[in-house]
Amino acid sequence: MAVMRASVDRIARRAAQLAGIGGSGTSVSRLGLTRDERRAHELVGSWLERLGAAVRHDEAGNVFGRIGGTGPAVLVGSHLDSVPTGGRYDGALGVVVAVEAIEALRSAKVRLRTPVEIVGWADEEGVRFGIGLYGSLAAFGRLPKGAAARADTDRVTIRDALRALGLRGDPTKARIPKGAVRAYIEPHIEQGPRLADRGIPLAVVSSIVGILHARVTVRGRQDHAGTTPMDQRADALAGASEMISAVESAARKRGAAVGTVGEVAVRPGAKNVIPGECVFSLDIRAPKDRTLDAVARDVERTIRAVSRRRGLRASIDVLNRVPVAPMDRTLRHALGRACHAIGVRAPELVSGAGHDAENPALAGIPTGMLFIRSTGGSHSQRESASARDAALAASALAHALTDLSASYWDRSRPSGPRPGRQLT
Ligand code: HGY
Ligand code: MN
Ligand code: MN
Repeated sequence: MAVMRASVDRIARRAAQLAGIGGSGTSVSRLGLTRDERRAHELVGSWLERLGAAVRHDEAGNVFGRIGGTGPAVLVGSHLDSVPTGGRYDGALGVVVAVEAIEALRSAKVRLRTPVEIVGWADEEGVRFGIGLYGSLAAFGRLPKGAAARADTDRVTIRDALRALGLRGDPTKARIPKGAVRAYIEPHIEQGPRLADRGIPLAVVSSIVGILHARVTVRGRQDHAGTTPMDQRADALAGASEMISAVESAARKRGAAVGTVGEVAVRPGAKNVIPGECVFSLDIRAPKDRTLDAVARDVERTIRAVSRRRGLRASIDVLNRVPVAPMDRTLRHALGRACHAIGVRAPELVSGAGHDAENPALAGIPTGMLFIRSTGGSHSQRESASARDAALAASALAHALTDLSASYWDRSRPSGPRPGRQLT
């Protein structure tokens, strides 16, 4: 198979160009369905046009660039939005790597027998409207009912935001016809320490954790901070704080689970008023669905017990519950072989982060992910990754696309060396 080289310089340049959109210093704030996100989509569209791709922006705000004619395609890409003051590489580097794989195929004059479509997803982080993986949910027909009416804190709905971008305002129109996608591959930074700790540049993802997102509302009795005796209070925040520490202890109890409360709102929010209401978010994740359920049950039990003891009322609204998403064996083998072909013994990792890849996988489309080593954590300005590792990922991806395009797509015949060893 031809050696397909990616360009480290071009990757570094393009990653910097994207980081400049909504960026300041080493952080990026490029929220979903904003003008900045759209500018990032238009920039990626211009790279794809220069590669001769047929570029389109769908009704959900995603951007696609198709290469190699009509018919079922292999979809490759990631998201272009970020969390507020997030990192420069979460999502964006995956899109740069996907485009660079096409550049590498082009310079090696490799013509694939299967069309490839590069995608830049909209609003994967779900920061404004609370719907994570929004763009790929729309594409694979999995949006929650009434999504277009969901509003952000400025009461701007998804419909308004899409119309402000020149779209019609109905993201359900973005649904990709059944059978149009043969497979989906997402390159993405690892966002955790495992590859960096082992000095390995790439990994193949075996599965993506199950994720539960919920909102807990705790209602007590607003009262005077000075005249209300301690034994006559129904303090919503004091109760919520017991519940919040239970999220941590419930997750710690079950090894591979994680539990986070990232948002807390206190009302009325004055120092001399006993809080009458406290609303907090729940983000619980685990590599096995039964572990996720066990942690959720523990948290709910504590919320009920604390409410009874303190005379509070608590409600739990589940926003989204995504099951564990296993990656496709054929793709895991192909990605493992491709890493091997470029001299990288890529281990297999479970992804602790959620990704757009969950949606094609849960829609029954063969799905794979390739991790790129990153350092400095993620969802923060400390996030870092190297153009050299990204170039290795682009070369491996180009090899995998060639391998998959050459062999008839037979899901029952994974060939070649078994995937690399599983790292915890
Ligand atoms: O939350 C996540 O895991 C992803 O970054 N949206
Ligand atoms: Mn993210
Ligand atoms: Mn991401």
